[in-house]
Amino acid sequence: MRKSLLFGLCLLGLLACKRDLDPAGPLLTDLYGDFRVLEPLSRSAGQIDFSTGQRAHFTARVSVLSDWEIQITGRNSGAVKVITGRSREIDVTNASWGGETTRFPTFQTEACDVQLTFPGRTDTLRSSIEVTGLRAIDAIILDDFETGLSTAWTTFVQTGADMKFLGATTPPLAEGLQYYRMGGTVGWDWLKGLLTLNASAYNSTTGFGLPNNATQVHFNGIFRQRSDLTNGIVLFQFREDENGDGVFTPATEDMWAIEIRPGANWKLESIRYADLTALENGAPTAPKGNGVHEPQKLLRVDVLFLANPTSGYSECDMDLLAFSLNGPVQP
Ligand SMILES: [Ca+2]
Ligand SMILES: [Ca+2]
Ligand SMILES: [Ca+2]
Repeated sequence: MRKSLLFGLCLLGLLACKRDLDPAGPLLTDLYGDFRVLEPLSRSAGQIDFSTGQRAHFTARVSVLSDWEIQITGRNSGAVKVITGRSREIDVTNASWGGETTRFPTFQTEACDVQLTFPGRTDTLRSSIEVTGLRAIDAIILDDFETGLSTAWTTFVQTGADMKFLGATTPPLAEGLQYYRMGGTVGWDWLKGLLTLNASAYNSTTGFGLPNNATQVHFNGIFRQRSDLTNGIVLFQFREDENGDGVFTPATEDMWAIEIRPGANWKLESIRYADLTALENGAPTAPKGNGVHEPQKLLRVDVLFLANPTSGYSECDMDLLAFSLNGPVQP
């Protein structure tokens, strides 16, 4: 009995020693101190105009090192932005917001509720902030579908049943107030419909004004599929005019592609131009041109809506088709 007590005391002494000798270890106050809110949740301003590039930030202070989560919820849109961290101080360095969305839809000009919680604790701190101007999305936007389909596109829709190639406003929304819906039943072909955007029709600029660094360029879109369906495929094709004659020659020039198979919830997909592959019937194949990714030579973008002809009705929604530089688009 005495022996084990002695051993226990020694062990405690060793642990204490070790703790004192380890300057990188946690502070005792962080491990054993009482959790208290020292400063309530506050915001840098009651109103924020993101259109001018302003950012908002939130502040609070607690007594011990804590995991925390700030959730900003748009009262009208239901948009949600989540900021998480682990600290005693919440401030401009770890709780800044430029108007981006974590869970779609995007924010509108609206009042937002702000809530600060600490996982594993019951404390909930509340504040609010009003968005008076929307963030400008930094990207070459091919279409945000806010006025339906831009007239720069040319369209082909198969003859079939329940064909839907149209702008839609029914919630759930993604970016803004309108997205684009593609749907239909075509029993004899995978292809339900096709949208084509030529650089000449878009902005009359070679390669949509993209730089030649394919690792810098990202292609983005937000997608979902009707929740009771899984058969829809959205295929993007990117045709390069390598010799600059204004024409795409399939036998000798590169066509890159990516297939999106959307899930039931809106999700941002983003891929580097350098990571696009040549596809044949959905499988990677050797590119037909020089094999070099050359966004500055991009001649046109095609959106093909596909589904197995034996699988019946298919329906997918998309929004915010855009090229961004140096990273995914931040809606
Ligand atoms: Ca939109
Ligand atoms: Ca050519
Ligand atoms: Ca090429």
